[in-house]
Amino acid sequence: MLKKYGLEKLIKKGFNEENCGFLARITAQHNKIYSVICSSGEKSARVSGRFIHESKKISNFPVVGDWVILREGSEDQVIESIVPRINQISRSAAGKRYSRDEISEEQVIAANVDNVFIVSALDRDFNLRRIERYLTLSYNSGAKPFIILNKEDLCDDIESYITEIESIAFGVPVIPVSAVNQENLSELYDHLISGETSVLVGSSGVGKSTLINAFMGDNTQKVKDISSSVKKGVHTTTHRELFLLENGSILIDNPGMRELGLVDGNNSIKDVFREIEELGKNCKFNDCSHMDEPGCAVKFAISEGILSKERFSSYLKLKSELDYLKMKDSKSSEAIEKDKWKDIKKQIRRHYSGNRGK
Ligand SMILES: Nc1nc2c(ncn2[C@@H]2O[C@H](COP(=O)(O)OP(=O)(O)OP(=O)(O)O)[C@@H](O)[C@H]2O)c(=O)[nH]1
Ligand SMILES: [Mg+2]
Ligand SMILES: [Zn+2]
Repeated sequence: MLKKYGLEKLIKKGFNEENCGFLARITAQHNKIYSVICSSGEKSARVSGRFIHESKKISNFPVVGDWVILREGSEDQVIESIVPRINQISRSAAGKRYSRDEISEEQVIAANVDNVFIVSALDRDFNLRRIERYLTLSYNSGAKPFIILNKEDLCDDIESYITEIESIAFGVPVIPVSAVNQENLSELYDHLISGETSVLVGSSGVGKSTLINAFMGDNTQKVKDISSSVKKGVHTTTHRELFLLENGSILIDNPGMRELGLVDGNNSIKDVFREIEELGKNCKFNDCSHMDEPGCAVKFAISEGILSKERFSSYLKLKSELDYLKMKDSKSSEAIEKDKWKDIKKQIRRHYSGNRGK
C-alpha cells in the first residue's frame, strides 16, 4: 500500500522500514486533524501532546507529503514523530515578512517532493516576475521545476508567451495546456512518473484543481464556479491534499498563494538568474554589485539591450530579500545564544535561592 504512495523514494534515501513502527504518509490537513495513509488504509490522526510541547517552530509540524510514525490512539491515530524530510517546499509565512517585531516564520507547503509544477494562466495572471519567484522557491527546495501555462484556449499567441518564459527560465520545461478542454495534457502526463510526488503551485484561479480533476478523471476537487469568478481573492481550495493518480504518480493540490516570501535556501538565485551570474564574471571587479562600479558587464548588457531592466531589478529584489533573511538568521542565532544564557542564569539563581532555606 505505502509503496504506491512513494515509499521507495524514502527507502532509496537510506530509510529502514523495518524498525520504524507504524509508518504513514500525510495526505491532507484540516487544521489540527490530518488524513494519513498507512498499510491498512486511510485514517485520521493528530500530533501527540509531547510533539506539540517539543516543536518550537511551525515548520516542525507535519505537512502534506510528510512520512510520520503513528501510535494507536483512542479515537484518532497519534503522530509521534516525522521521518526526516528528503526536502521541503517552503515560503515565509504570509503577512509577517519584514515586520520588525514578529519573526517571519517558515511555512512548509509540502514535504518530500520531486517536482514543482508552477501553474500560470495565459490571461491577466501571467507575470514573469512571479514566475521567477516560484522558480526560486523550487530551486531552494531542490525539487525539479516545470512551468505549466494553463488556459491556452483563451490565448491566440502562445508562442510569444513561451519565448518570454524561455528567456527567464533556462532549461525548465514549459508546457501549454488547457485543463478545461483537456488539451495537451498528455505532454504533462509524461512528467507525472509513478512513485514521484509533484506539487501544483500558483495563484488562485489559475486552474490547479481543474488540472487535478482532469488527471483524476472526475470532480474530486471543487473548482471555482465561473459565475463566482467576480469574487476576487476568494480561494476555492482551502487545504492541501495529496492524490494518487491512476498511473501511480502522486500529485498535491494547494490553495493559491497570495504572498510568496522566500526562505533562505540553496543559493537558488544563481540558478534562476544564471545569465546575470554569467555576465557578472566579466565585470572588472570580482565582487561587483552591478550598481555603479566601472567596467560592469551587467550594466553594459542592460545599456545594450541584451539584458532587460525589469529582469535585472527582479534579480536585485529577490537577492536583497535573501540577503536580508540570511542576516536575520544569523541574528536570531545570536538571540538564541543569549536566551540560553538567560535560562542558565535563572537556573543558577533558582538553585541558590532554593538552597538558602536549607
Ligand atoms: N478557459 C479556461 N478556464 C479554465 C481552465 N482551467 C481552469 N479554468 C477555470 O478557471 C477557474 C479557476 O479554476 P480552479 O481550478 O478552481 O483554480 P485553482 O488554481 O484551483 O484556484 P484556488 O483553488 O483558488 O487556488 C474555474 O472557473 C475553471 O473552470 C482552462 O484551461 N481554460
Ligand atoms: Mg484549487
Ligand atoms: Zn558588475
